[in-house]
Amino acid sequence: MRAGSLWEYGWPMATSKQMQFLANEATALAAREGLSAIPRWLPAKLFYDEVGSALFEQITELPEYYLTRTERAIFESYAGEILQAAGPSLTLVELGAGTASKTCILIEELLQRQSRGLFYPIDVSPSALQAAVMQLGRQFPQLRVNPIIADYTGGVEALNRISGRKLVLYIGSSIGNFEPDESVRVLRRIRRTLRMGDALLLGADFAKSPKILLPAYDDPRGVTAAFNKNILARLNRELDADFDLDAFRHVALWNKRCSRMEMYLESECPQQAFVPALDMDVEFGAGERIHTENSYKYTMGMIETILRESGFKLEQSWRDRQKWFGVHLARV
Ligand code: AVJ
Repeated sequence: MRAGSLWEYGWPMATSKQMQFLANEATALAAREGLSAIPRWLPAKLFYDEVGSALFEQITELPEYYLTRTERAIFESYAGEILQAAGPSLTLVELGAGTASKTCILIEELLQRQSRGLFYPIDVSPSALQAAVMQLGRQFPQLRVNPIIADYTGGVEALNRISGRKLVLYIGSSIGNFEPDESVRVLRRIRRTLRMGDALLLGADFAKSPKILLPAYDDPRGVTAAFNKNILARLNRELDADFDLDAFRHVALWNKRCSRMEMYLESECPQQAFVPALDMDVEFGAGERIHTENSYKYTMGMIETILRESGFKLEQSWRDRQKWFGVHLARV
């Protein structure tokens, strides 16, 4: 990794003590509102610290979690068509890149069409970005990788500063964590950073039978349960809280009316936790739940609607044979 490149868009690097403090402040801010609300909730972005990002990587390799391998298969079948449709001389940008493990398929195709490439992976997790930089650097010597540590807000901000014709990747059904109205706002903000000729590639999971969906969010090995519980483990680590992880149960439900998977942590008994950094006592009755995630599952109509409402024109879609997952190319 090029020294300093991780910090290209940031402030001068803080000491690790200061970094810890900054991280904890952000975590405290993110947790405060939902822990004081009834019903209780926590924002899904809190999943992705170093432990959570690693657990998510494990989820993507589970046989039950069809999303990642299905989207990868779509890229493997259609990378040529996708890049052809996106246009010549592209700079790739990926929002919520994580370790960018599927993106290498598109990069490989890109580098067959142009001798050099530029890739900006954007993610909140420095450890995931570091893995991406290492892997891609090894695999593609003609590729320049400029990682950006940022959440969606900061990431969209960074899009404005990238010159050249952009293909913005917003894949992996990350959009699914947003409420429909929020997702329109997010897409609209992305659209405003695009210039003529730029494009968005949106990967989104399709609505399907709960027989397929439920095991994808509640695997028998308990990796998803561990991923879900890590949100409380993180509050214990960063905010010095004392949540008893064994006293919460992972719950995944299909909400057909809202077309979304929902994840909860359900208190198995009456209990209380103290969060020193928030100076807050949190009480739970037996069976009381903390809502930790929504993952929206789309119909083609929903995709058309959110893209239209955010000012995009849907140009082309690719899907797998079973219609489990879709990848959509859109322009301003
Ligand atoms: C990364 C938001 C796409 O919703 O499927 C995986 C996160 N949650 N298992 C998803 C997740 C439970 C994932 N996204």
